[in-house]
Amino acid sequence: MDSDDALELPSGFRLGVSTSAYQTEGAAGDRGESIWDGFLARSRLPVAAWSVATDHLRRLEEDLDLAAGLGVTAYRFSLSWPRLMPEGRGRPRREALALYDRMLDAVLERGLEPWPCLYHWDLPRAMQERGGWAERDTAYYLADHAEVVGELAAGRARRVFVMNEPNVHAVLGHLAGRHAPGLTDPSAFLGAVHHQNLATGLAVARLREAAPNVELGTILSLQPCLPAAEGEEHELAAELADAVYNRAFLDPLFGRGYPEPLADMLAGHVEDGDLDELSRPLDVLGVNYYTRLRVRADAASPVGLALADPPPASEVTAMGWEVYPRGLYDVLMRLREDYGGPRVVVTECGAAFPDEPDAAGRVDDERRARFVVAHLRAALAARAAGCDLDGFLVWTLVDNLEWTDGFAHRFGLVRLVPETLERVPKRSYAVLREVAASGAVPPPEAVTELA
Ligand code: IFM
Repeated sequence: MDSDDALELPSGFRLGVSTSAYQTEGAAGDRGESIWDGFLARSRLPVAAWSVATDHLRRLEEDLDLAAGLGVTAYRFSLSWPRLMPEGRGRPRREALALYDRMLDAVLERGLEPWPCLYHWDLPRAMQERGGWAERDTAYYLADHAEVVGELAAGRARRVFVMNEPNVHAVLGHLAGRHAPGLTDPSAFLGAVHHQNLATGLAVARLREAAPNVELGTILSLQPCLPAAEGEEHELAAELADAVYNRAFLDPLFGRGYPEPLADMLAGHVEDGDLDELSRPLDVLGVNYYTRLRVRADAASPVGLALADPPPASEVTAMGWEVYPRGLYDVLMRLREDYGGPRVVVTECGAAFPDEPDAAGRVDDERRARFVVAHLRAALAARAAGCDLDGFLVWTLVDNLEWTDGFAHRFGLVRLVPETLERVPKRSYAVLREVAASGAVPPPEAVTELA
């Protein structure tokens, strides 16, 4: 995988950036409540963080100019379900349709491909009150939302994605209580696993009808799960983490049903025909990659395992995540070797670092630039080894609301000035622009010579 040469971007390979509705729009403008509004209101975050987020709704054109200024191909964003349907069902709001209609056009006008995503964790509160993802009905309501988005996207979007990281939403939101809706309920977790998978299949069927010429995909966060120590108990713990985090979503999507021990645990949720419904063929799988998980057995934990710290001396991001580009290569090769080699695109990859502006307000974020280049090279190495990979999107364009961390952890290629919400491109922005313009991806050590 390692080489000192610049790697060439293959022809037709798409570079781009990814964003999401709640993290940029926040609760601004007219819309129904999202599960995140109440959850963050109960946190220590200042209201301004999540009520305005990056003020994207008022600065849409400016943000899209920044995306286009990178010279990349694709722009991924999500549509807020509670903005379109305040109760999560019924007729969509005219103003919200007009907003996303404009967003699609504004992306196209700049020569970018719009890649909308239906669901980036932004569930209408009214849906949560009906049981949220613990309830089967939510999957059918999501399919109605899919039809609305499909009608908007038809003829304009190149690709539409259904879910963003249902695995993270299930684990952090329904089992660990660290994300909205803030549950620590194993039964709600199991429901969230199966009903989000089911929703994917139902939404794909509706989107195929509403937007026949659009490529359809869904997005998983995939992380290699490796034992953090020698010994059978640690290997078993890593296998369990892999089953819960990766395979509970990958296996059914690719027609293999649920892995053990989830298959038994989910038996009460899975109805006849569900496994066919949720394995409808997709055109592309979106992979979000940030780090690997090091897992150890832990008898004191209710799930029998715990995550170990990154190895000593490894580079870590502000999130405490180990910088491990090799894991992206491994994840992509696993899809080729174990899941029949689907068409894949990296839909998120990026890093939070404690960016400090200089006296002129500029951020020389060389570490982020090296991170992006190193991971892009790992992805290209997997492509060269046979993975059917056609693009790589960086998370994210402008520093945005990192959920419960607010703006403490910033992933942007563009700095959001806290006091003024002004946008200032960082050095990593210039590096990505240079990569897109030259078609050459230098080794990470060489980014100093770029931009
Ligand atoms: O900010 C999130 C995004 O919403 C989903 N993927 C991971 C990112 C970084 O934590």
